[in-house]
Amino acid sequence: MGPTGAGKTTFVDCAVGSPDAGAGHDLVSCTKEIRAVRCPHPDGERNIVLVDTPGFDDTFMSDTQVLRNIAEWLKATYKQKVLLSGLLYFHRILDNRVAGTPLRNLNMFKELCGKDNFKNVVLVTTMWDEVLEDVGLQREEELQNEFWKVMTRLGSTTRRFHLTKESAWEIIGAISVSIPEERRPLLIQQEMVDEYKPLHKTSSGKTVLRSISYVFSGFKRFFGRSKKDIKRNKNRRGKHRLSRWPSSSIASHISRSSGVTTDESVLTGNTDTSGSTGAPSEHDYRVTLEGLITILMHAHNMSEFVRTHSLTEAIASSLSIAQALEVIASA
Ligand SMILES: Nc1nc2c(ncn2[C@@H]2O[C@H](COP(=O)(O)OP(=O)(O)O)[C@@H](O)[C@H]2O)c(=O)[nH]1
Ligand SMILES: [Mg+2]
Repeated sequence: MGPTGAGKTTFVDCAVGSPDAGAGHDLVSCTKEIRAVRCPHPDGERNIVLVDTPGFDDTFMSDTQVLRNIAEWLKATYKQKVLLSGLLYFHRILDNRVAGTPLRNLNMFKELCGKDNFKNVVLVTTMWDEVLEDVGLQREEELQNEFWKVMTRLGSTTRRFHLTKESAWEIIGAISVSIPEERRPLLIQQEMVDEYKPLHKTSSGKTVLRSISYVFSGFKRFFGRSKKDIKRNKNRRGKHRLSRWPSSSIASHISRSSGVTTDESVLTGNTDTSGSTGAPSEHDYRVTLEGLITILMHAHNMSEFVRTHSLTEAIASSLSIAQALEVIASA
Protein backbone atom coordinates (compact mmCIF):
# COMPACT_ATOMS: atom_id res chain seq x y z
CA MET A 1 0.00 0.00 0.00
CA GLY A 2 0.97 3.67 -0.23
CA PRO A 3 0.23 6.78 -2.29
CA THR A 4 -0.18 6.68 -6.05
CA GLY A 5 3.20 6.95 -7.73
CA ALA A 6 5.12 5.59 -4.73
CA GLY A 7 6.24 2.57 -6.76
CA LYS A 8 3.95 -0.23 -5.55
CA THR A 9 3.19 -1.67 -8.96
CA THR A 10 6.83 -1.33 -10.04
CA PHE A 11 7.85 -3.29 -6.94
CA VAL A 12 5.44 -6.13 -7.75
CA ASP A 13 6.63 -6.16 -11.38
CA CYS A 14 10.28 -6.30 -10.26
CA ALA A 15 9.63 -9.12 -7.80
CA VAL A 16 7.71 -11.13 -10.36
CA GLY A 17 10.27 -10.35 -13.02
CA SER A 18 7.94 -8.81 -15.55
CA PRO A 19 8.85 -5.15 -15.73
CA ASP A 20 6.27 -2.82 -17.24
CA ALA A 21 3.43 -5.27 -16.68
CA GLY A 22 1.40 -2.90 -14.60
CA ALA A 23 3.32 0.16 -13.51
CA GLY A 24 2.12 3.57 -14.57
CA HIS A 25 4.54 5.68 -16.51
CA ASP A 26 2.94 8.97 -15.90
CA LEU A 27 0.93 10.54 -13.14
CA VAL A 28 -2.15 8.52 -13.99
CA SER A 29 -2.20 5.43 -11.84
CA CYS A 30 -2.62 2.11 -13.58
CA THR A 31 -3.89 0.14 -10.60
CA LYS A 32 -7.60 0.72 -10.37
CA GLU A 33 -8.42 -2.55 -8.68
CA ILE A 34 -6.68 -4.86 -6.27
CA ARG A 35 -4.19 -7.00 -8.21
CA ALA A 36 -2.98 -10.27 -6.71
CA VAL A 37 -0.01 -11.95 -8.37
CA ARG A 38 1.15 -15.44 -7.46
CA CYS A 39 4.82 -16.14 -8.02
CA PRO A 40 7.38 -18.73 -6.96
CA HIS A 41 9.61 -17.77 -4.05
CA PRO A 42 13.31 -17.80 -5.04
CA ASP A 43 13.87 -20.49 -2.38
CA GLY A 44 12.03 -22.83 -4.77
CA GLU A 45 9.97 -24.27 -1.94
CA ARG A 46 6.82 -22.20 -1.91
CA ASN A 47 4.68 -19.71 -3.73
CA ILE A 48 3.98 -16.24 -2.53
CA VAL A 49 1.08 -13.95 -3.45
CA LEU A 50 1.80 -10.26 -3.84
CA VAL A 51 -1.19 -7.95 -3.63
CA ASP A 52 -1.03 -4.56 -5.30
CA THR A 53 -3.52 -1.87 -4.29
CA PRO A 54 -4.55 1.56 -5.58
CA GLY A 55 -3.42 4.53 -3.45
CA PHE A 56 -5.86 6.66 -1.50
CA ASP A 57 -5.23 9.53 -3.86
CA ASP A 58 -5.70 7.40 -6.94
CA THR A 59 -6.24 9.47 -10.00
CA PHE A 60 -9.44 7.72 -11.01
CA MET A 61 -11.00 6.99 -7.70
CA SER A 62 -12.07 8.84 -4.62
CA ASP A 63 -10.86 7.88 -1.15
CA THR A 64 -14.19 6.27 -0.37
CA GLN A 65 -14.10 4.10 -3.47
CA VAL A 66 -10.49 3.05 -2.84
CA LEU A 67 -11.23 2.19 0.76
CA ARG A 68 -14.34 0.27 -0.28
CA ASN A 69 -12.37 -1.76 -2.86
CA ILE A 70 -9.58 -2.62 -0.44
CA ALA A 71 -12.03 -3.34 2.38
CA GLU A 72 -14.19 -5.62 0.21
CA TRP A 73 -11.11 -7.57 -0.86
CA LEU A 74 -9.82 -7.91 2.71
CA LYS A 75 -13.27 -8.91 3.94
CA ALA A 76 -13.77 -11.55 1.26
CA THR A 77 -10.33 -13.09 1.77
CA TYR A 78 -10.68 -13.13 5.56
CA LYS A 79 -14.03 -14.87 5.21
CA GLN A 80 -12.19 -17.53 3.23
CA LYS A 81 -9.67 -17.70 6.07
CA VAL A 82 -6.88 -16.25 3.97
CA LEU A 83 -4.71 -13.92 6.04
CA LEU A 84 -1.86 -11.66 5.03
CA SER A 85 1.67 -12.55 6.14
CA GLY A 86 2.73 -8.94 6.11
CA LEU A 87 2.30 -5.52 4.60
CA LEU A 88 4.61 -3.27 2.65
CA TYR A 89 4.01 0.46 2.84
CA PHE A 90 5.68 2.52 0.10
CA HIS A 91 6.97 6.07 0.33
CA ARG A 92 8.91 8.13 -2.21
CA ILE A 93 12.14 9.37 -0.66
CA LEU A 94 11.88 12.16 -3.24
CA ASP A 95 9.08 13.87 -1.33
CA ASN A 96 10.61 16.45 0.88
CA ARG A 97 7.83 16.65 3.39
CA VAL A 98 5.19 14.31 4.68
CA ALA A 99 2.00 16.31 4.47
CA GLY A 100 -1.26 16.34 2.53
CA THR A 101 -1.71 13.21 0.45
CA PRO A 102 1.19 11.05 1.76
CA LEU A 103 0.17 11.82 5.34
CA ARG A 104 -3.47 11.01 4.62
CA ASN A 105 -2.36 7.72 3.06
CA LEU A 106 -0.19 6.84 6.03
CA ASN A 107 -2.95 7.60 8.54
CA MET A 108 -5.43 5.54 6.56
CA PHE A 109 -2.94 2.67 6.37
CA LYS A 110 -2.40 2.74 10.14
CA GLU A 111 -6.15 2.65 10.83
CA LEU A 112 -6.62 -0.18 8.37
CA CYS A 113 -3.85 -2.30 9.92
CA GLY A 114 -4.34 -1.69 13.59
CA LYS A 115 -1.45 -1.36 16.06
CA ASP A 116 -1.22 -5.10 16.68
CA ASN A 117 -0.14 -5.64 13.08
CA PHE A 118 2.58 -2.97 12.94
CA LYS A 119 5.18 -5.66 13.59
CA ASN A 120 4.26 -7.23 10.25
CA VAL A 121 4.79 -3.99 8.35
CA VAL A 122 7.85 -3.10 6.29
CA LEU A 123 8.09 0.61 5.49
CA VAL A 124 9.72 0.81 2.08
CA THR A 125 11.32 3.90 0.57
CA THR A 126 11.61 4.17 -3.22
CA MET A 127 13.23 6.44 -5.84
CA TRP A 128 16.67 6.38 -4.28
CA ASP A 129 18.14 6.78 -7.75
CA GLU A 130 16.48 10.20 -7.95
CA VAL A 131 17.97 11.80 -4.84
CA LEU A 132 21.44 12.70 -3.67
CA GLU A 133 22.59 10.22 -1.04
CA ASP A 134 22.83 12.76 1.81
CA VAL A 135 19.45 14.32 1.00
CA GLY A 136 17.89 10.85 0.99
CA LEU A 137 19.58 10.01 4.26
CA GLN A 138 18.27 13.15 5.89
CA ARG A 139 14.70 12.40 4.75
CA GLU A 140 14.97 8.81 5.85
CA GLU A 141 16.02 9.99 9.32
CA GLU A 142 13.09 12.39 9.43
CA LEU A 143 10.69 9.58 8.53
CA GLN A 144 12.16 7.28 11.16
CA ASN A 145 12.27 9.89 13.90
CA GLU A 146 8.92 11.44 13.22
CA PHE A 147 6.30 10.00 10.89
CA TRP A 148 7.16 6.33 11.22
CA LYS A 149 8.20 6.41 14.86
CA VAL A 150 4.92 5.10 16.26
CA MET A 151 5.10 2.19 13.87
CA THR A 152 8.77 1.30 14.26
CA ARG A 153 8.38 1.41 18.05
CA LEU A 154 5.72 -1.25 17.69
CA GLY A 155 7.89 -3.42 15.47
CA SER A 156 7.67 -2.12 11.89
CA THR A 157 10.97 -2.27 10.01
CA THR A 158 12.28 0.00 7.26
CA ARG A 159 13.96 -0.88 3.96
CA ARG A 160 15.14 0.81 0.78
CA PHE A 161 13.98 -0.48 -2.59
CA HIS A 162 16.60 -0.31 -5.34
CA LEU A 163 14.49 -1.21 -8.36
CA THR A 164 15.88 -4.73 -8.81
CA LYS A 165 14.48 -8.20 -8.35
CA GLU A 166 17.08 -8.96 -5.65
CA SER A 167 16.16 -5.82 -3.74
CA ALA A 168 12.43 -6.68 -3.96
CA TRP A 169 13.00 -10.17 -2.56
CA GLU A 170 15.29 -8.89 0.17
CA ILE A 171 12.39 -6.67 1.28
CA ILE A 172 9.85 -9.50 1.06
CA GLY A 173 12.29 -11.54 3.13
CA ALA A 174 12.12 -8.89 5.87
CA ILE A 175 8.55 -9.95 6.58
CA SER A 176 8.73 -12.62 9.20
CA VAL A 177 6.32 -15.05 7.59
CA SER A 178 4.52 -16.89 10.32
CA ILE A 179 2.63 -20.11 9.74
CA PRO A 180 -0.97 -19.48 8.59
CA GLU A 181 -2.42 -20.45 12.01
CA GLU A 182 -0.46 -17.67 13.68
CA ARG A 183 -1.38 -14.89 11.27
CA ARG A 184 -3.67 -12.18 12.56
CA PRO A 185 -6.43 -10.33 10.75
CA LEU A 186 -6.04 -6.61 10.10
CA LEU A 187 -8.10 -4.25 12.22
CA ILE A 188 -10.50 -3.56 9.35
CA GLN A 189 -11.03 -7.32 8.87
CA GLN A 190 -11.82 -7.81 12.55
CA GLU A 191 -14.20 -4.86 12.52
CA MET A 192 -16.07 -5.86 9.37
CA VAL A 193 -16.12 -9.64 9.71
CA ASP A 194 -15.86 -10.44 13.44
CA GLU A 195 -17.75 -7.39 14.71
CA TYR A 196 -20.16 -7.03 11.74
CA LYS A 197 -19.45 -3.31 11.45
CA PRO A 198 -20.39 -1.51 8.23
CA LEU A 199 -17.42 0.15 6.53
CA HIS A 200 -18.27 3.68 7.68
CA LYS A 201 -18.22 2.54 11.33
CA THR A 202 -14.70 1.06 11.09
CA SER A 203 -11.61 3.03 12.16
CA SER A 204 -10.52 3.62 8.56
CA GLY A 205 -14.07 4.50 7.49
CA LYS A 206 -14.24 7.07 10.26
CA THR A 207 -10.95 8.55 9.05
CA VAL A 208 -12.42 9.09 5.58
CA LEU A 209 -15.61 10.54 7.04
CA ARG A 210 -13.62 12.91 9.24
CA SER A 211 -11.77 14.31 6.25
CA ILE A 212 -15.01 14.74 4.28
CA SER A 213 -16.73 16.35 7.28
CA TYR A 214 -13.83 18.75 7.49
CA VAL A 215 -14.53 19.81 3.93
CA PHE A 216 -18.19 20.28 4.78
CA SER A 217 -17.56 22.47 7.79
CA GLY A 218 -15.63 24.77 5.47
CA PHE A 219 -18.48 24.56 2.96
CA LYS A 220 -21.02 25.60 5.59
CA ARG A 221 -18.89 28.51 6.73
CA PHE A 222 -18.40 29.60 3.15
CA PHE A 223 -22.11 29.73 2.42
CA GLY A 224 -22.85 31.34 5.77
CA ARG A 225 -20.43 34.14 4.96
CA SER A 226 -21.55 34.42 1.36
CA LYS A 227 -25.19 34.76 2.40
CA LYS A 228 -24.35 37.61 4.73
CA ASP A 229 -22.25 39.28 2.07
CA ILE A 230 -24.94 38.98 -0.57
CA LYS A 231 -27.41 40.54 1.84
CA ARG A 232 -25.02 43.36 2.59
CA ASN A 233 -24.41 43.98 -1.11
CA LYS A 234 -28.12 43.89 -1.85
CA ASN A 235 -28.75 46.48 0.82
CA ARG A 236 -25.95 48.60 -0.52
CA ARG A 237 -26.70 48.41 -4.23
CA GLY A 238 -29.88 46.44 -4.60
CA LYS A 239 -28.07 43.54 -6.27
CA HIS A 240 -25.41 41.05 -5.37
CA ARG A 241 -22.15 40.55 -7.20
CA LEU A 242 -20.11 37.39 -7.33
CA SER A 243 -16.95 39.43 -7.68
CA ARG A 244 -17.47 40.80 -4.21
CA TRP A 245 -17.87 37.48 -2.49
CA PRO A 246 -15.65 37.34 0.55
CA SER A 247 -12.44 35.38 0.56
CA SER A 248 -12.98 32.06 2.20
CA SER A 249 -10.73 29.36 3.51
CA ILE A 250 -12.92 26.63 2.01
CA ALA A 251 -10.64 26.03 -0.97
CA SER A 252 -7.62 25.46 1.22
CA HIS A 253 -9.76 23.20 3.43
CA ILE A 254 -10.67 21.13 0.40
CA SER A 255 -7.15 20.80 -0.90
CA ARG A 256 -5.75 20.09 2.55
CA SER A 257 -8.23 17.45 3.51
CA SER A 258 -8.92 15.81 0.21
CA GLY A 259 -6.00 16.42 -2.08
CA VAL A 260 -8.28 18.16 -4.57
CA THR A 261 -6.46 21.06 -6.11
CA THR A 262 -8.44 24.24 -5.93
CA ASP A 263 -7.45 27.75 -5.23
CA GLU A 264 -9.43 30.17 -3.25
CA SER A 265 -10.69 31.99 -6.29
CA VAL A 266 -12.40 28.87 -7.54
CA LEU A 267 -14.86 29.07 -4.70
CA THR A 268 -15.06 32.73 -4.11
CA GLY A 269 -15.31 33.88 -7.70
CA ASN A 270 -12.96 36.55 -6.47
CA THR A 271 -10.66 36.59 -9.45
CA ASP A 272 -11.84 39.47 -11.53
CA THR A 273 -10.03 42.46 -10.19
CA SER A 274 -10.87 44.71 -13.10
CA GLY A 275 -14.60 44.41 -12.66
CA SER A 276 -14.76 44.90 -8.93
CA THR A 277 -17.63 47.30 -9.19
CA GLY A 278 -19.50 45.76 -12.11
CA ALA A 279 -21.77 42.76 -12.59
CA PRO A 280 -20.18 39.31 -12.32
CA SER A 281 -18.20 38.40 -15.39
CA GLU A 282 -18.52 35.18 -17.35
CA HIS A 283 -15.21 34.13 -15.83
CA ASP A 284 -16.61 34.68 -12.32
CA TYR A 285 -19.52 32.40 -13.05
CA ARG A 286 -17.25 29.75 -14.49
CA VAL A 287 -14.88 29.61 -11.52
CA THR A 288 -17.80 29.59 -9.09
CA LEU A 289 -19.32 26.74 -11.04
CA GLU A 290 -16.05 24.79 -10.87
CA GLY A 291 -16.00 25.28 -7.11
CA LEU A 292 -19.58 24.12 -6.82
CA ILE A 293 -18.78 20.98 -8.83
CA THR A 294 -15.85 20.17 -6.52
CA ILE A 295 -18.10 20.52 -3.49
CA LEU A 296 -20.90 18.45 -5.02
CA MET A 297 -18.41 15.69 -5.84
CA HIS A 298 -17.38 15.56 -2.19
CA ALA A 299 -21.02 15.60 -1.13
CA HIS A 300 -21.67 12.74 -3.53
CA ASN A 301 -18.81 10.67 -2.07
CA MET A 302 -20.05 11.24 1.42
CA SER A 303 -23.65 10.29 0.70
CA GLU A 304 -22.49 7.17 -1.15
CA PHE A 305 -20.26 6.26 1.71
CA VAL A 306 -22.95 6.37 4.35
CA ARG A 307 -25.32 4.83 1.81
CA THR A 308 -27.99 7.52 1.95
CA HIS A 309 -29.58 6.77 -1.39
CA SER A 310 -32.09 9.62 -1.59
CA LEU A 311 -29.35 12.12 -0.76
CA THR A 312 -27.02 10.51 -3.32
CA GLU A 313 -29.66 10.85 -6.02
CA ALA A 314 -30.40 14.47 -5.18
CA ILE A 315 -26.72 15.36 -5.18
CA ALA A 316 -26.06 13.37 -8.36
CA SER A 317 -28.79 15.33 -10.17
CA SER A 318 -27.40 18.66 -8.97
CA LEU A 319 -23.94 17.53 -9.98
CA SER A 320 -24.99 16.59 -13.49
CA ILE A 321 -26.79 19.92 -13.91
CA ALA A 322 -23.67 21.78 -12.74
CA GLN A 323 -21.48 19.70 -15.05
CA ALA A 324 -23.82 20.26 -17.97
CA LEU A 325 -23.71 24.01 -17.29
CA GLU A 326 -19.93 23.83 -17.22
CA VAL A 327 -19.88 22.09 -20.60
CA ILE A 328 -22.18 24.74 -22.03
CA ALA A 329 -20.10 27.52 -20.50
CA SER A 330 -16.89 26.19 -22.01
CA ALA A 331 -18.39 25.45 -25.42
N1 LIG B 1 13.40 6.53 -10.89
C1 LIG B 1 12.57 5.69 -10.30
N2 LIG B 1 11.32 5.56 -10.77
C2 LIG B 1 10.49 4.70 -10.17
C3 LIG B 1 10.86 3.94 -9.04
N3 LIG B 1 9.81 3.17 -8.65
C4 LIG B 1 8.82 3.49 -9.50
N4 LIG B 1 9.22 4.38 -10.42
C5 LIG B 1 8.40 5.01 -11.49
O1 LIG B 1 7.39 5.79 -10.86
C6 LIG B 1 6.17 5.75 -11.58
C7 LIG B 1 5.04 5.27 -10.68
O2 LIG B 1 5.29 3.97 -10.27
P1 LIG B 1 4.12 2.91 -9.99
O3 LIG B 1 4.80 1.62 -9.68
O4 LIG B 1 3.09 2.92 -11.05
O5 LIG B 1 3.49 3.55 -8.66
P2 LIG B 1 2.19 3.09 -7.86
O6 LIG B 1 1.14 4.11 -8.19
O7 LIG B 1 2.59 3.17 -6.42
O8 LIG B 1 1.83 1.72 -8.28
C8 LIG B 1 6.44 4.81 -12.75
O9 LIG B 1 6.73 5.61 -13.84
C9 LIG B 1 7.64 4.01 -12.34
O10 LIG B 1 8.41 3.57 -13.44
C10 LIG B 1 12.21 4.09 -8.54
O11 LIG B 1 12.65 3.49 -7.55
N5 LIG B 1 13.00 4.98 -9.21
MG1 LIG C 1 -0.02 1.09 -9.02
